[in-house]
Amino acid sequence: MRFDVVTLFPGIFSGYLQQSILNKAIQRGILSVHLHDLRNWSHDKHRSVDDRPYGGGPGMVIRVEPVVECVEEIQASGEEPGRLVLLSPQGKRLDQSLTADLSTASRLVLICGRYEGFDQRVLDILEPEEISIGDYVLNGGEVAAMVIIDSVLRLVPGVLGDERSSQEDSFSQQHGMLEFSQYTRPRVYRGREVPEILLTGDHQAIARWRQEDSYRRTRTKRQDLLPDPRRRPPPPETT
Ligand code: 6GU
Repeated sequence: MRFDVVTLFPGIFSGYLQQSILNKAIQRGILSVHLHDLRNWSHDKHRSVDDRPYGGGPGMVIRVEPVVECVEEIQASGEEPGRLVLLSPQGKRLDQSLTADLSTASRLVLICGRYEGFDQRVLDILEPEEISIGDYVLNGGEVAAMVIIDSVLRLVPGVLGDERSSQEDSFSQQHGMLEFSQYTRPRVYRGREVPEILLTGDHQAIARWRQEDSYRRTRTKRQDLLPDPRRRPPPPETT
């Protein structure tokens, strides 16, 4: 999978991209991330890409020409234009199903905003999908772009060591519930014991316990995720 990121701060991404899962995916050729410094598409010698808003008001607005020309050049390079995403607090809210949908693309072009936003004509001309990572305001789209890369990449085959780990993630199970509790050694710590059933080797019983635990946790921590709007529990299913 190929990501192209349009940003004024390409340096923000370097530490994150060296993280082991991403680095391995890059080494294996499953992932490539191309960073594009928007200033390279500036029209002036000061490399500026923003200007004061028509109509007045505080802050600066990112100009239309650098963004449109940068994105057109990126989309014309490579095998396919890819899916164009603009990170913005006004966008559709990211959740696990949108993440799964994005992970089916082989190329994503992510545009990170800054300051007060883009000239409206960027949106009118490029018609990107606008995506937000939640109802709060960030200084820029860079952190949101990393969230998208991180969450999408977990779902790309071959990125995680074991494909089952992303299927068992919170929100990814059949009912979109939280992941069950996990334990490792020691078996007892400060008097707290690992649930007996996990030590039995009875895979069916363990699967049932985990499904129930998932449900219990979701009801306690995130009732809003339960399928029944009246909050009545569906009977735990056994496989
Ligand atoms: Cl994608 N960008 C900015 N600037 N703020 C946000 C956001 C994105 N998602 C939530 N808040």
